[in-house]
Amino acid sequence: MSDTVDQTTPTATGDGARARLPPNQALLPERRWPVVGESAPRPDDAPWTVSVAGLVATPMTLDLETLRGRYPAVAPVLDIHCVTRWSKFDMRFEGVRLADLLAEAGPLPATRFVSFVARSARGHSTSLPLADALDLDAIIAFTANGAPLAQEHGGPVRMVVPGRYFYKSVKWLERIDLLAEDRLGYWEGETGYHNRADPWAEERYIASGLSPVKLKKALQARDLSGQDLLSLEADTIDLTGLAARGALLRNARFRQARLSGADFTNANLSNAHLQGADLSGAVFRGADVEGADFRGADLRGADFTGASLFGCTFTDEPGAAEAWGPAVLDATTVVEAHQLERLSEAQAGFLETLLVHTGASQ
Ligand SMILES: Nc1nc2c(c(=O)[nH]1)N[C@H]1C(S)=C(S)[C@@H](COP(=O)(O)O)O[C@H]1N2
Ligand SMILES: [Mo]
Repeated sequence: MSDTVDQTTPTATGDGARARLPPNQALLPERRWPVVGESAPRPDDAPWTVSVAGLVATPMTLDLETLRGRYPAVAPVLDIHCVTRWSKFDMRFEGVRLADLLAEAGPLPATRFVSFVARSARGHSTSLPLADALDLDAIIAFTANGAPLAQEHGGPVRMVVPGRYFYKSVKWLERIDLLAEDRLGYWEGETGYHNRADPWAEERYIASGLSPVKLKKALQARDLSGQDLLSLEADTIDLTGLAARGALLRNARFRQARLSGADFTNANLSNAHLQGADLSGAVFRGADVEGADFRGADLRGADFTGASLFGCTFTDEPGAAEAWGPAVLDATTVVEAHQLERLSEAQAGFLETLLVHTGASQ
């Protein structure tokens, strides 16, 4: 089936896990499966159908029972990798192959892309080159690990595209459009997620749009307020007192940067690399720091009030590609107790110990 199944047969915790884990991903315990993005389909009384439309010889609309019974059942065991840095091994998805459905619908020769559209309030979609969708052996899935898909995980029917970040796997599949030109999906078009999304190449985000000259000026002035600077490279730079309110700094690199007193209020620092940075007294109020890496950073006096900490890393976990050691936190670090719920067990445990001892929890 998918080559991800056959590559290796590692255990989830042994050395093999490292070879099997794409760069900068962390393995979740078996029972944890976060809900990412939308958590429910569009409210709609119409019976659920899946359509194949666009450049096909035979447009089709099938109810779910028909779709499921019409093609051979497959149940590949796959690894899934979310762009917010968690992975899960050995997920067993049962369903039918996209290839089998498309073989019947008959894509016209002009077809180059396939767009998967969700039955969702925002018309959520994602797209792939048709050749990739077939090569990767995308699955139209009805169950996960032996149970019907829970609604928040895309039930009753979702796509599962092996070998791509999980945002290429649409929940609540409603329509499959075959296209001559690509149509960017929700995350790719609205938030700058990489359109290829290969986790092994770490294709998380598209590059920054700002010219190098303007960027240099902004950094010299230590003012990035309101800027959109996807994948900014600012390792080791002295940015003491940086003004970055509302800045879009997804995937930014600030490793060992000097950011003491920086103001990241309401900024988006998701997946930012802040290892070893001096963030003493930095303000992250209302910021989105999901998936950000704070290992080895100085966070004394840092204020995370109202920040979204989902998937953040503060201390090394087994299997981490690079060791940075624990972040430095103390009673002056402001983290609210409820924010710990959004962290992995290991990370929450690390912070909890510190917060209990320092009484910083509030
Ligand atoms: N309809 C829909 N599908 C979606 C999303 C979404 O917001 N809406 N989010 C994507 C992202 S970013 C991920 S990581 C996975 C999450 O699936 P899960 O919630 O079952 O873990 O669904 C993908 N499919
Ligand atoms: Mo994701």
